[in-house]
Amino acid sequence: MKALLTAVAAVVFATSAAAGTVTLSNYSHQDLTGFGTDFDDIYTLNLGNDTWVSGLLATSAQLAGLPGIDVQSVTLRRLGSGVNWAETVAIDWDVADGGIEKWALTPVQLAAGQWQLEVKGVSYADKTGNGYSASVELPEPASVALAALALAGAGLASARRRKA
Ligand SMILES: [Ca+2]
Repeated sequence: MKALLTAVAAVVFATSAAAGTVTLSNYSHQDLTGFGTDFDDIYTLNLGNDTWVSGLLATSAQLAGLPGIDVQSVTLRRLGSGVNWAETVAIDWDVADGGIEKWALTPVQLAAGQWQLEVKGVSYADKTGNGYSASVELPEPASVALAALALAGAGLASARRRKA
């Protein structure tokens, strides 16, 4: 149970009526293979009204050193339509095994409804504490509910413990 709680706590989700910024992060990604481990994080964003949205994401390490996280795509998606974030600071992972990446979503108007924010990439970190944090700016914060939809690793661990 401890592992599950740790993984869930690593994803910070916010439901806020007071602030126009929603923050999310995941520092639980780790690579135990030495060859890189894929990750695919999905968050749900409920928009009550059509609204302008922008965002910033940066990789970081909670301990000293550069993060070993290669983010490969950041996408907001709803009913087949998708908006891709742009990688504004990139690392050449063939050359370096650590570095800070930055991604940005330039202001875009999104239709009301449930959107999914998907962060995909590869972890090269042999220790925990490497990941990313993102902020999403919304002018109408009262309409927002953000929750982590999928934590595949934590879910599997939980299922195994229930059977045991
Ligand atoms: Ca990248």
